[in-house]
Amino acid sequence: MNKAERIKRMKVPTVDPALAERLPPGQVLTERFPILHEGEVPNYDLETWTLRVFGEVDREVTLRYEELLAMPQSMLTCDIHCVTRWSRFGNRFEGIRFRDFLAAIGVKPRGSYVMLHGDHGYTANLALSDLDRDDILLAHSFEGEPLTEKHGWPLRLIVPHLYFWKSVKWLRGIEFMTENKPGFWEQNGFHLNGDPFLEERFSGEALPIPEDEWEKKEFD
Ligand SMILES: Nc1nc2c(c(=O)[nH]1)N[C@H]1C(S)=C(S)[C@@H](COP(=O)(O)O)O[C@H]1N2
Ligand SMILES: [Mo]
Repeated sequence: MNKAERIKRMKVPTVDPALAERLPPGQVLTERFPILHEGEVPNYDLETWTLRVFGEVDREVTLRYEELLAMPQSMLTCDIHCVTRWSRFGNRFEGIRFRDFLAAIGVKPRGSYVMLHGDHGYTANLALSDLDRDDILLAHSFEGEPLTEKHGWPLRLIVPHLYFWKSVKWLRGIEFMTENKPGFWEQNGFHLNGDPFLEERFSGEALPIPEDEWEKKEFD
C-alpha cells in the first residue's frame, strides 16, 4: 500500500470538544514535535549561507543571513497540521513576515505562483496569495530559541493554514512563477494546494510514496 492509501485508511481518535474546532478533519492532536523530512540535515556556515529570490521578479536578489536579521522581526503563534495526521497547537515562531520581507527587499513579483526551494532539492509550490498574508513567516526561532537543525535551522517557512509539507525547512530559494508547478510532494500524490480544513491531502493519483508514519519518527 502506498503512503496516500495508508493515510486514507488510518483510524482517527476523537478529540476534546473544546479544541475540536481548531482540529481539521482526520487529524490527531499531539504535544510532541515530530521531525519529518526527506534526506539528510544540511550543515551550514552562516557566513556563506544565502537566500536567493529569483524568477518572475523585477529584480533578482541574493541575501545574506545578517540582512534577514536586520529586517523587522515578528512573533507568530499558530497551529500546525501535517498530512500524516498529526496536529500541534500553539507553536510560537519568530522571524520575518513574508510581507515585510518583500517590502524590505523591494522586489515586485510578476507571477502569481511561488516555488520554495529547500536544501538538498526539496521544493513546495504555493500561490502567491497564500504567502501574501499576515500569518506567513520566514522563521529562524521556535519558542524563544533558534530553530534546531532538524526543524530547519537557520531558516524555514511557516505556512500555518496549509498542511505542513508546504513549510519548507532549510529554505534557500524563493522562485516566482507565472504558472503553478508541483513541488516535491505534489509530484508524489499530494494535493497542489493542501488546505487541512478542506482535507486537500491527495491529488487522487495513486503514486508510490516512501514509508512515513509520524508516530515512529523522531520527535522532540
Ligand atoms: N527541506 C525540507 N523541508 C520540509 C520537508 C523536507 O523533507 N525537506 N518536509 C516537510 C514535511 S512533509 C513536514 S510534515 C514538515 C515537518 O517539519 P518538522 O520536522 O519541523 O516537524 O517539514 C516540511 N518541510
Ligand atoms: Mo509531512
